Amino acid sequence: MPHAIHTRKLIFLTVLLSIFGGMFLSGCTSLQTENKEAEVTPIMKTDSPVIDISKINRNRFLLLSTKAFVKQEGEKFNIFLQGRLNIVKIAKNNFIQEWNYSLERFRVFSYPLVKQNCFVVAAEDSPNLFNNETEVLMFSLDDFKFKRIANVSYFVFSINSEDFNRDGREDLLLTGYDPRLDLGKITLLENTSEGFRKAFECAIGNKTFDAFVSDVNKDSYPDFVVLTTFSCQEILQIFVNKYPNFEKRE
Ligand SMILES: [Ca+2]
Ligand SMILES: [Ca+2]
Repeated sequence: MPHAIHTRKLIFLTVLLSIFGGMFLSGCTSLQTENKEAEVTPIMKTDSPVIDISKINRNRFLLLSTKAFVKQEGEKFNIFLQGRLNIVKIAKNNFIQEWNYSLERFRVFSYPLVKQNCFVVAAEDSPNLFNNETEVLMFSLDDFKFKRIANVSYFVFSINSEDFNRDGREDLLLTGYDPRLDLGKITLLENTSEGFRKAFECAIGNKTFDAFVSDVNKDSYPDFVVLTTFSCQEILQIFVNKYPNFEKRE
C-alpha cells in the first residue's frame, strides 16, 4: 500500500513538472499504458482527473482531483490548475457525493492527511503562478468547516503526522519544494496548546516528495526519512530526532 501511494504521488509530481516545462501533453501521454478499458467496470465518473483516494471510514472516501485550464497570455498559452476535494460515500453500490470544495483562483491541494475526526491539506497557487502563498488547512469531518493552522512559503506535496517531541500532541511534517529556488523543503509544525508553530525547517536537494516516520536509532523518539532528488538522482535521507533539531545521518 505505501508503494502504491508513493507511485500515485510520483505520477502527480510528473504531471506538475511537465507543466513547468511546457510539456503537459507529452507528460500525460508517457504515463499511458495499453488500453485495457474493456476490462474495467467504472463505478463512478468525475469531471476532473482523480489523483488520490483516501479512506475516511468503512464507506466514505476523500477524493483529490485537479482540473486544468488553458489561458492565452499574449503569444503564450499557459496551463493552470485548480484543485477539488470531494467526499463520497458508497450506498447500495453507488457513489454519492456528500461534499465538495474548491478554492477561488487557480489553486491546488497537497495530498491530504486523513485522521479520525479531521483531515489536513495544504492549499497553494497553481505551479504556473506560484506566489509564495501556501496555507495549511484543517477540515473537520463532522461539519467540514476548516481553520487555517499554518502558512509556508513553498509548494507542499505531502503531510505526515507523529508526536515528534512526545508531549502527547500529534505534530505535522510537511514535505515539498520551492519552485523559484529549485530547493526541496521540509517543515515540522509543532502542535502546541496555542496552535501549530514551526519548530524545524530545512532545505534539502531539489525536490522533496514524501517522508515516512520511523524510530531509526531506537531511542523511542520518532525520526523520519525523506525521498528527495539531487540533480535528478533520487536519494533517501535519514533525519534523526534531536528535538527541536533533526540531524542528517549520512
Ligand atoms: Ca508533539
Ligand atoms: Ca529515534
